[in-house]
Amino acid sequence: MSTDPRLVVISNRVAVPKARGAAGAQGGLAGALHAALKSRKGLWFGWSGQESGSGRTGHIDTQTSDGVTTATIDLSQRDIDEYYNGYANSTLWPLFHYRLDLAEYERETGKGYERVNERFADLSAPLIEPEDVVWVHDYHLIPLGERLRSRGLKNRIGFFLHIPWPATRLFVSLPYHERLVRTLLYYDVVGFQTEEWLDSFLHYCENELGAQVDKGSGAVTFEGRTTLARAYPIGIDWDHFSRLGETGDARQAQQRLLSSTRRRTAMIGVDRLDYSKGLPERIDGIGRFFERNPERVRDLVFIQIAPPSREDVESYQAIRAELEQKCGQINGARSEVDMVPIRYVNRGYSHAELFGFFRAAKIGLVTPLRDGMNLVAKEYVAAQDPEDPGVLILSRFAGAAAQLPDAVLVNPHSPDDIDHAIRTALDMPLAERKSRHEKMIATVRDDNVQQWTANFLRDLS
Ligand code: ADQ
Repeated sequence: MSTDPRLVVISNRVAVPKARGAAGAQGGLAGALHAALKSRKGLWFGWSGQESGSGRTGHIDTQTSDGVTTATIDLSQRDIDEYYNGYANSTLWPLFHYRLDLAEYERETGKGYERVNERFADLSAPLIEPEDVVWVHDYHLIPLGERLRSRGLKNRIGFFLHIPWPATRLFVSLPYHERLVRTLLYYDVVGFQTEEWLDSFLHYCENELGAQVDKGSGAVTFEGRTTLARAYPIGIDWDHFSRLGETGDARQAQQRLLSSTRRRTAMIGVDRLDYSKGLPERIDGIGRFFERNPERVRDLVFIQIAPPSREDVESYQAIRAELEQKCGQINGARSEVDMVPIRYVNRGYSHAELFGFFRAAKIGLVTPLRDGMNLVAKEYVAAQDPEDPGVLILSRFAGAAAQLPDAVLVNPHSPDDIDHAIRTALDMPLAERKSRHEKMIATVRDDNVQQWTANFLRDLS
């Protein structure tokens, strides 16, 4: 039995992995947080994902199983529109992913964001005991630590940002940017995925806010308080994911893909349908490859799995339409009666099935325009046969690129670069594939999600 203080996790959504490995964007993270919570008899607080009927906004639904208590609240349609679809996903998400052109600045959604953070604080504060360690997650809840402090909480409170932190020159285009950063400095520890995002944050603190920054230790001192800002690169749940490879579901999925592609080489992409993932740019790169190497069209098949996400946000409807059009255009021009070059699938699969697909695909294409980390890149590496591994083509703008320099790194904005990377991957000799994979697998195995949780909580405690 652990003697550590109880852990309280607060995130936008609460994911209780009832069936571990089930499809869904939380994947290994939910499992890892659940394990940390389980060993400390913890509490996980957040939004249920449901819309509240009128009059239920103060209700907390509490359930305990396996030693972990989940406490969820519903949000009103207005809250969902302003806080979630609005400020979080139409202002912060695009801005933090360097998409100033898509970022909307609306006073009302900003107010909704603050109102919901206030509500999170109101409803979670009474559940937090004086000795608890509190860990807040992601861009939806940046002001929450400060809101909890204003209610007298003296606990250790940490925050982890799963997405990039933008360069100062971009970040200052956010109205009230200073107010947002000031609230971050009420946390004891603020974690980022990479040194690059951390550096951008420290740069802002020093140059815009006038805080005292010690780059060596990551200590940021401002108005008498000190916050520790550090990089904690997230990983996958290695043990769990690699065991999935031995399941019938994974083997069947691998067989299914192999038998349907026969002698053709399969390339795969797996992403939430999000403009940050560089999907239209990826299709353009593949189009360029087909243009330049028409004799190889018959030898290749590209499979893109992309379940829609955030469908209430307009920019997500637009990216979906754009992608359909681009895939349709290439398939229209290059298909034969017995052959389609791009298979575009709008649904999610379980992690076991993804394991099988990854293993069957000789090339993994992970080309986000900007990504906090990107766990798909790590899952693709983990799923390869070490004796005959596939090649990972990875965007240099994914956080994961800093940890996986042995991938074939590309500029995802350049179709020529993607074309060139595909040719490099197709022609790469076995010995080189093995030596690159060996180095990548060591990183993916050792810097796993359990390590990430332990590192963050060690600094926080
Ligand atoms: P996401 O933007 O969702 O996460 P990513 O890390 O690539 O991005 O994926 C998370 C998980 O979703 C992976 O486990 C993946 O297998 C799963 N997934 C993706 N597409 C799927 C599909 N079609 N079917 C089933 N499962 C699918 C955010 C940040 C990332 C950061 C993570 C974790 O944007 O940069 O790596 O949080 O911190």
